[in-house]
Amino acid sequence: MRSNVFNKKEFVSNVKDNLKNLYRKTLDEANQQEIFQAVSTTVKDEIMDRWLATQQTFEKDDPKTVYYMSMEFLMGRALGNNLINLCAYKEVKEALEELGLDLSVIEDQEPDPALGNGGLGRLAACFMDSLATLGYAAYGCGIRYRYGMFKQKISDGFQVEVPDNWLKDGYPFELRRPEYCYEVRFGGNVRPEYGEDGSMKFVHENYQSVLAIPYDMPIVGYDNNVVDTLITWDAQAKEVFELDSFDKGNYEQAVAQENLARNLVEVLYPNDNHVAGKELRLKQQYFFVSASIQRALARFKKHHDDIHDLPEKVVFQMNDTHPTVAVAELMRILVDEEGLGWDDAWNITTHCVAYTNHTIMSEALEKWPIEIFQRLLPRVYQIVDEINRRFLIEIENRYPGNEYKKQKMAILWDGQVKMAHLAIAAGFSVNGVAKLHTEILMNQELKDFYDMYPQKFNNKTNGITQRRFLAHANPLLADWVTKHVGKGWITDLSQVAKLAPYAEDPKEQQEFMEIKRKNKIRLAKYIKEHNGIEVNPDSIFDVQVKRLHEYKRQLLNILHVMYLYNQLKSNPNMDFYPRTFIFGAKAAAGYRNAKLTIKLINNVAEVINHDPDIQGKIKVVFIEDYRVSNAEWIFAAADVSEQISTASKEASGTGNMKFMLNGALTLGTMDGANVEMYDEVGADNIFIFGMSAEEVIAHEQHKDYNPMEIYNNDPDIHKVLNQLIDGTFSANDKELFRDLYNSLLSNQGGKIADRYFILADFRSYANEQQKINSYYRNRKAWAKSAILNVAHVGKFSSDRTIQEYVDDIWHLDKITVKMDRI
Ligand code: 7GP
Repeated sequence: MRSNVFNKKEFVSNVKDNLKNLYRKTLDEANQQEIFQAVSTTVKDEIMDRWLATQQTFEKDDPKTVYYMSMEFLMGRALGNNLINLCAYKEVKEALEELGLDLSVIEDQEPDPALGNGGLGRLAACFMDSLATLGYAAYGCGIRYRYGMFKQKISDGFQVEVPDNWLKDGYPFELRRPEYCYEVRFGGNVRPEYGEDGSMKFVHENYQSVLAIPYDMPIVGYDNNVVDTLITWDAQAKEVFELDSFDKGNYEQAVAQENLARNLVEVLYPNDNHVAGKELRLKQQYFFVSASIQRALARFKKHHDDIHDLPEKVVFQMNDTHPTVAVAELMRILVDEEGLGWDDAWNITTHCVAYTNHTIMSEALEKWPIEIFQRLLPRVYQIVDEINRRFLIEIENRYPGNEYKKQKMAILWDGQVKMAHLAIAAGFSVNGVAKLHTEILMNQELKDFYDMYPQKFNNKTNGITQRRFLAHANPLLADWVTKHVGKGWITDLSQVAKLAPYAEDPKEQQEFMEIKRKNKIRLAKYIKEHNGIEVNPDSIFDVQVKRLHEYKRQLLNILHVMYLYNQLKSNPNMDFYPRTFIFGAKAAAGYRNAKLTIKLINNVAEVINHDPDIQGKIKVVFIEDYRVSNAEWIFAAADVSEQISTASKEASGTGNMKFMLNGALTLGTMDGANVEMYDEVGADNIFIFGMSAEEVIAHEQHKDYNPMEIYNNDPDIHKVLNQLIDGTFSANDKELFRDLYNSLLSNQGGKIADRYFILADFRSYANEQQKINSYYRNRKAWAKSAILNVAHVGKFSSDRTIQEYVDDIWHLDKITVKMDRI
């Protein structure tokens, strides 16, 4: 493995040693989990040398460092990815084969570290991979949740949430670093204290504290010896940790601390694009933010005496508003602990923090009741109050007498702390995650802020890592790409453009389709094993996998399946290419319509899959527990990628890019990054339908959309909707899906009927689906389009995204790590 010269013999002997040392077992005696642990320990040992060397380079070069602050890191499994990035995957696979072991079975033993919900968390993971691969000094900062994203079981068609005890067997790719622990304080009160010289400072007292203990995970760069670090913070009771000071008198205090510590990191909130607004969540935010800033400042101070230089060496990127309390925490430390004046501290802070917005969904906007905020973080609140006071003066100076502006833009308003306003007031950069999304931020959602600070706003279109989502996920296609364009694409995805000439070549088309077929067989096996459903690898694999959310419109997809079913029933000989509709989605535990949609999909599957009339032409599959590891197989096997959000609602999407990378054709709205994919791949190789963002926004403003009209005038739609309440898909239970029916046709509890324009877009969706049906029959045309999708995916690498963040926002120095020893 050293410097790509992999020594199989040494590897095998290390695995055996590790089995012996960890379990006192031989290879024959060990089970797969133990072998996974031993193999991972062996790989980690390799990583350690590079990790050390990277740290030494940091010490020597003192490069500017980004701290990527995120409540979520949806890492997915590490073993396979680390082997890919160490350029040792094939060798290790062979070495294990010689021992009679199957690497993919061993990989399967690893729990998915699922410290994230969906897009936002997975983006953070892709960014870490790109940062290390491009050779930048970066720390991801997050929380080591004891329980990550819940595991999803489907029982009688309903989602059941099962706790994700991912640490149960011990996680080999983390390193506990108790020597870098920090104290974090909650509650209590603040009192001014006057010095003899008349000076005054604030003293925080009667607080509860916990210790933040970092666990470092290595982030291995591709073939460059760079290993960056993801810090996940665990919480421990201080009294228990510092055993010396633990005496009987402190017992109660110790128990209270233990409770606080345990609760803090117990579980990831399972909401995507939605806030829960719970006090514990704010505690989690402050906990990891405070610890991370303390660690960043401690690192800075090792090399620097003057805190004014902080912006030259440190940048904090806030992944949405979740870590925005960083603004006030940094101010607090600079003012209270470093003794700076307000203006000085503000100047430093506002040159160190930057903010990324990931959604325009209003239910995701974080607003904390002042009461909670102040009680939990009394000193931090004082600082927010002062930031707000000064910000209002700035607005007054800019727009004299305009009270309306102040109301709309204030950080503290209506008894609430508005986190996005704080992030924008303090951040030197505010970015959206796709061109359209950033435009909507500037022209609608954040218009007032854009008018005031146009220079802060910029776009950074999302990207994904081709190392995980092609090299690891789809080895057959990866080899095919390499055969044609060389290996360069692994670190420079734009090189896939050289595939374009092959798109017309019948032999290449055939090879490409053969690879796709093999991946479909792989997925079909998985589906058979996990769902017991037989699917036909020669059918079109039409896939929608993502979190379940009304705006993502899984409901549109399944209603269309119902419609097709009706068509086929009444006209069995109609032109119809066999289709497998594949869904995968977790619903937030408390999201009723989302959970009901899962039940609907499963019930529709049950009816259609068993109806002999349609002769297996339609199959519907709901893949249980959609997560990073099975996603890799799903992307590889897809023909059609469903990206059908209501235009303007999906900030970017990243799944869309993973499908494109694997040669699926997109069926989508002009939303998020779909718009840019359309620009790259061209109108002939993508299926676009539905209203534009502008049209949607106009309807929302004029409140002139009436789904009932469509229901009354389109008999097919009428029939499908009635089937929601006539028992067709619910064993005669007419009430089961009534809420879904109602959500489409009547205004309820403040929610307007069909607020995501499903009926409005239905016809144009169905038409585009019909085009797909015909296009797929033309194998050559399809293969050509699929190859062109791969050829035009270059822009959507997270390497490109990260380089833009570096050039426009972070201004990091590139590092080179030399491994003299190797
Ligand atoms: C998601 C967006 O919904 C998705 O469109 C985007 O690709 C992704 O972020 C990465 O930028 N947002 C979330 O996952 C989310 O929870 C609320 O946003 C803060």
